[in-house]
Amino acid sequence: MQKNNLKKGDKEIFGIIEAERKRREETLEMIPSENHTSPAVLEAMSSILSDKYAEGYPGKRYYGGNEHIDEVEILCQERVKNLFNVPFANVQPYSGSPANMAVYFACLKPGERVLGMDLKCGGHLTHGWKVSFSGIYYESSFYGVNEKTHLIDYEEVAEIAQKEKPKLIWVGGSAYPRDFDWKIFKKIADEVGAYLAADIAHVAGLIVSGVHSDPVPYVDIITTTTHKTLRGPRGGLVMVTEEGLNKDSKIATKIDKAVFPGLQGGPHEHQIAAKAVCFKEASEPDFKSYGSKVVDNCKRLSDELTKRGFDLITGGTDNHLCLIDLRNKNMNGKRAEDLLELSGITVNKNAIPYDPAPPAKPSGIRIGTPAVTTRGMREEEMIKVAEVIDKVISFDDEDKAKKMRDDINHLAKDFPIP
Ligand code: DSN
Repeated sequence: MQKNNLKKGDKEIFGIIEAERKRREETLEMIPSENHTSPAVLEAMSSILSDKYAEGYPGKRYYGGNEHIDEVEILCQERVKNLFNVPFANVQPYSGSPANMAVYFACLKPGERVLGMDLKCGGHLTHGWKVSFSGIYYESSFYGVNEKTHLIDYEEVAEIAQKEKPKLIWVGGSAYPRDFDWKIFKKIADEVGAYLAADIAHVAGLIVSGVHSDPVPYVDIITTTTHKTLRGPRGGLVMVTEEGLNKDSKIATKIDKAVFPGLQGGPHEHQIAAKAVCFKEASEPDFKSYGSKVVDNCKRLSDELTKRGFDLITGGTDNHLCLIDLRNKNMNGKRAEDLLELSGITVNKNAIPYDPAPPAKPSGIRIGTPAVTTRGMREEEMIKVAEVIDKVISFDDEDKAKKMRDDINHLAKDFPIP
């Protein structure tokens, strides 16, 4: 048995991890779905709990020796219930897509109808897109955003729901810079007798901080990842609300059965322990102020970019991300992503609503502030970031982009990753 630690036992993997650490320390992570987790979360994630099999649920396992594993999972469930104010949580989903898949398994039979936000307008693959299980095994239809304002057109959503009569409606997305009107969605879902599910993967941390509207009073089911604005380990989660239990008293049991044995085997208990640590951190007062700084930073960044002639989808942001249409800068999103990476700012290319360009070279980029805010950056730093972004895009030149890297390295070093 290898008894050495990683540094001695596997120099190659150790070296790659160290190189990635250096890259992160010297650059700015501005992909909206990424963040820097705390040492406590990482410690739980790399703990001995990884070794244990625990198929089943607390008190009903298919393996022995799960006394402490049960404690971890129950504590994790309780922390979710307190943090989000929900009566039920399944903390086993490995990530966001399995969490969403569990909702399909629990609510629909194959071939039944689902309505989600169009991926091209900021939605998610698992909300019915044709190449995902959700569009392959279920009959999907989509609502988009208004072609001019790029905001959700709730009247159109209601019309599509009336026409399609879905059994499940998803709200949530990966590239929508605005808040959602949960109340209107509830009315739409109630009128057609659909389950209403909120996928809050992007904004969960903002919701618990009180800076994004809360779906809990309105929706039946909530899914989220735990590694975005929530700043936990990579993982997923399904919650059921009082509304959901009133609509279907068996929905919580259906979710449990869908996760195990429906689609997963042994839960990753080291990950569940790390999620529990994240929920504890997210319930502390500091986290509330973190969420509000994420949004303040993003608003400031979006204002500064707008001042410099950037065209922001919806004209700005309510949350942690902004989506930029680069066509007036004569650049596609792929080129911008590559140049910004040379300068030390990591963003991702992204389609804009009704994008005429192909997905590999879309017209936009998506930028977010969760990770830089974790490093302690504030609005003053967002001005500097906007200046660099502006220069890199205006120069449109690799060498000039590389020269900007010194400025970003200095900025990054002033704000070490906690
Ligand atoms: N892949 C995630 C994102 O980057 O938004 C969504 O699941």
